[in-house]
Amino acid sequence: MSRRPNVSATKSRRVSAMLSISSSKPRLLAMAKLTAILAALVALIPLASAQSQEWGQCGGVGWTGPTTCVTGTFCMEYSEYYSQCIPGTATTAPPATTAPPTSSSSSSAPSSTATGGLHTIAKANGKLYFGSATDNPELSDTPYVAILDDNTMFGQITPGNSMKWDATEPSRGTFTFSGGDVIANLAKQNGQLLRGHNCVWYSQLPSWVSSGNFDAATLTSIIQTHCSTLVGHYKGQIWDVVNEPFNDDGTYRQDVFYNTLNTNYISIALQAARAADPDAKLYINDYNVEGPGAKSTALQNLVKQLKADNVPIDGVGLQGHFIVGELPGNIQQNIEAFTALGVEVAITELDIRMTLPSTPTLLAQQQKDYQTVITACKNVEGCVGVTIWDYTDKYSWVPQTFSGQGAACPWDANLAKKPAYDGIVAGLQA
Ligand code: 9MR
Repeated sequence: MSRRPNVSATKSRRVSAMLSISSSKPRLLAMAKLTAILAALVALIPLASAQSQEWGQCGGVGWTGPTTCVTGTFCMEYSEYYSQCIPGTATTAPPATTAPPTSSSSSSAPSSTATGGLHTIAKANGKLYFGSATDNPELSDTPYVAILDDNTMFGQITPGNSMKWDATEPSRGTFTFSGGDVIANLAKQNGQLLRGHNCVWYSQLPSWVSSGNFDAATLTSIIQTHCSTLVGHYKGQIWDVVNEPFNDDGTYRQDVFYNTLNTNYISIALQAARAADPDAKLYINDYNVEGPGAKSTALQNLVKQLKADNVPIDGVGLQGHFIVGELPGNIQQNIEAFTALGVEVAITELDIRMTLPSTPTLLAQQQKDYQTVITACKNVEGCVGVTIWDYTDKYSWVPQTFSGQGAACPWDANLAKKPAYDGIVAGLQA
């Protein structure tokens, strides 16, 4: 974040100097001078009106509007994409939260006046936690870790990669917990909940599993060993035991697990997890199941079947990888459809991406979208918590996966809060 100097004072000094000249000459000359001065003043009007108003944008990639601010405000650079005129001078400390408001014409203070971090606000409003994903390489970034460590902000963390199959059992029977342990220890030190992610997933799966051509009995034993070892190592936690079992049309994903064991692999994994830790919360986690539709219905049918078969299932994770302005409708109704089945729900991987560059309009829509998702969870008692898929654009998975898209997180790449932060607060307090 950086501040740009305010040139508005210099311009107003130039105007008053020209006005004082008009009184020091004979009348005719004075008239002529006055005309010239008026012309000069008229010429200055575009410059004066070319200054951004309080809370207006004053810079950023792709911005072609004014880059200076009206008197009493200065241009604060939030990121390379967005600078804004905020009250004060360049030597004034920025507001407690640096999130800009949604309306550039507003003359009120930034809307992020909430005290306490997101986890504190979530708890005060009936949720168990507000959390973030993180990943091992980011943990050498001291300013990043300082925010992650703040347990008023985040009461839960999820390792983005280091508990996945390729990281934990790279060859059969050889378990490596080093990366996962770093994150588990961080959570422990900070008093944060840990979400294990994940036991069984078609992706980030070592080829010894995916291409091993195992028969059903052998693959069953491989799943049992993997899940019980993992869940037993990280005891007393929440676990995404099965990740992304469905295609978008609600049919089962044709991966090595399904192709060898049909849907039985799901109960095999859940039962192994339960046997390893009776206290762990066991989840199935998927994306594009946040609103009603074929995939959500398929997941509901799976939950019903597991319950009917007495297979342990505690919760359903709705990942929540969204696009700005394209949220599914009826998220709350969809969450209620799951909780009605006797499972808890969590939003597990929330982020809301946009086509870059970000603009005030997109950021305002993103703020609304965050608020909509969080409000839906807030309004349903059985929706226990929300996890964002890393808190900062600096470490978001989005730009590497979707070319030209990004800015999906509530903090920008400079670790400054975006309007989305206010959307989360508003949603938690809905
Ligand atoms: O954030 C993860 C990213 O670093 C990895 O490259 C990617 C590889 O599959 O997985 C990302 O996390 C995914 C999560 O494990 C499951 N849901 C979708 C997430 C985003 O791809």
